[in-house]
Amino acid sequence: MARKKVSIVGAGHVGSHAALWLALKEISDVMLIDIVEGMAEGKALDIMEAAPVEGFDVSVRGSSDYGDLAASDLVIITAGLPRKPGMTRSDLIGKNAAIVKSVVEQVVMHCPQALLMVVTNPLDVMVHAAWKISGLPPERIVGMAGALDSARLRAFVAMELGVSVEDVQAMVIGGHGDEMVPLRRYTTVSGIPVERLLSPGKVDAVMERTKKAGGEIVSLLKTGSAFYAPSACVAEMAEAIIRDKKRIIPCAAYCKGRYGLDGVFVGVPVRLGERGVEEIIEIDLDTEERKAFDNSVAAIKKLAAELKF
Ligand code: TXD
Repeated sequence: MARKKVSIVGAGHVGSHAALWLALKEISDVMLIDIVEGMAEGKALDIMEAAPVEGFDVSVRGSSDYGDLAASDLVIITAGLPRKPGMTRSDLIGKNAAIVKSVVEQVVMHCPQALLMVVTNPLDVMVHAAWKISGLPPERIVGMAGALDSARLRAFVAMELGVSVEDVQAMVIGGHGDEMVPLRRYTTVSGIPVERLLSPGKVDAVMERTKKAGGEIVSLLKTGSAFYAPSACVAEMAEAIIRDKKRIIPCAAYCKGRYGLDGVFVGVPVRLGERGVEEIIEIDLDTEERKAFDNSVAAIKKLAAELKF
């Protein structure tokens, strides 16, 4: 069987590391595309030169020609500016919207059959914009953020308890912004609710750290934002799609009628497979969780209004 093709537009920190994870795990062939002449080619070649050492047999190529998107099964958009210290994700909206627009137009032209994963910030609004521009059915477009926010929460719980991350499950829903909603009731360690293992104060602290985890890294790095964990999550979602794994992962998905919403992309648990968002899973939210989720949706809508799509 021919290998699937995943294209990544934006060969910066997140894009190039996602290419590396995909290659290491032999998930698909990879096409890296960037507007900076030579950059994607250089990084792709560098990854191919690691192949003999790590023993992966997929092909990773780079290009600055959008025509090389042809025949992609999945296109991942990581093109756009990252945050610098003092910036919120929302500050990126104008420049990144223009970049996402130009990229989506190329995707539609060269591989209209591909599924689309958006990574560029401000995430939820960029997915919505990409969907509008692409004209794709909403289940074929998804945003990566909840996977990352949940991974961060899992890492913090494991660090706090001194247990294996393998045993920690967590769920962060809502938008990928300060109003994200880490769900303590759905955070468990081998099935044990985290609230049974950590004091209420510690649980609060872990949830708060999760909400600010992106900013914590931005202020340490000073020149850009996180990329190791984000790219690992991109690869996790790409694997779910390419290998039709039917993983349940929180993703920015189009909610119309679901969660009582009227047509907005927001982070919710999704069954992810070869058809994209195969199902949106509605979990029970208590009054406080629902309030926080509604607040997060309101923040996305406010930001989306700036784009007027
Ligand atoms: O959880 C999440 N969704 C995120 C999102 C986690 C981490 C990073 N997140 C966002 O991804 C971040 O806020 C940015 O908006 C994007 C990309 O972050 P990255 O850290 O990879 O930024 P870089 O290293 O600056 O890379 C961006 C690349 C760079 O090489 C540009 O030349 C390229 O994008 N770029 C383009 N490529 C192709 N086509 C066009 N038009 C283009 N414009 C810029």
